[in-house]
Amino acid sequence: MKFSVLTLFPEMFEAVINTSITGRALKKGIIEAEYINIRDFSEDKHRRVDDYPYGAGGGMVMQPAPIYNAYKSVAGDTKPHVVYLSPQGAVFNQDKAKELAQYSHLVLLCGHYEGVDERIIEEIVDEEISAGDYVLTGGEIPAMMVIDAVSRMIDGVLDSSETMSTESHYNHLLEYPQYTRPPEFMGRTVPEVLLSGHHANIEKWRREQSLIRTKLKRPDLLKKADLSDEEREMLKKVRRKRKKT
Ligand code: 4FM
Repeated sequence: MKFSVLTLFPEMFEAVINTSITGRALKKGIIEAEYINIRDFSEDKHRRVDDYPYGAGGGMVMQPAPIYNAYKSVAGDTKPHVVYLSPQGAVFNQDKAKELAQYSHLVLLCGHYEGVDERIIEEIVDEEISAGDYVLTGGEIPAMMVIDAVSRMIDGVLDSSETMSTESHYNHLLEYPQYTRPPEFMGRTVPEVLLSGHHANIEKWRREQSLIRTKLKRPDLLKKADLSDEEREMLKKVRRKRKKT
């Protein structure tokens, strides 16, 4: 997978993407990334890439030509999949990360100011994606989120110990609680079942914890989750316990 980012702030990316699992995937050559400065494609002697909106109203709009020329510099005569990061997109999620991982070349366009000229969306953008329902100063952080989430869905990026939580069995559910040593911390003990070595019971407990947590913290996710009738029945009884005073 190759990621080509079109941005006004290419220097923001390297420290993040060269780190941890994406950094390792880059080194291994499983993913590639390039950060293209849209300003390098300005047609103006002052390197400007924005202008006033037609029809007035505040703010500035990113002009179409520098973005188009930056896009052409990475696409050539190919047709990569182009994603525009903006608050107007569909909110990013794990299903979308898996879907995007199927492309061989993703172009991520980072918007700024009041947005980009509408004609660039019509001409080159395949889909608009939002990191969430809030307004940022730019699409750079969302682009990093997409690179991170998509990369870990690509074969070979995660090793066998890391790939566990992406198993289909646990899809659309929150993770179960995790514990490591010591067995007691601040008077709080690790659940007995995890120390029992009884793997079937451990799996049963974890599944139940995943279901209960999802019901309490993110009930919206349960619509997509694959649950047995028995599990759905069990969740009907789950209510938040009152905190001890
Ligand atoms: C803000 C881009 C306004 C365009 C931005 C306009 C964002 C988000 C975001 C900055 N990107 N998810 N939320 N970008 O706020 O992806 Cl018009």
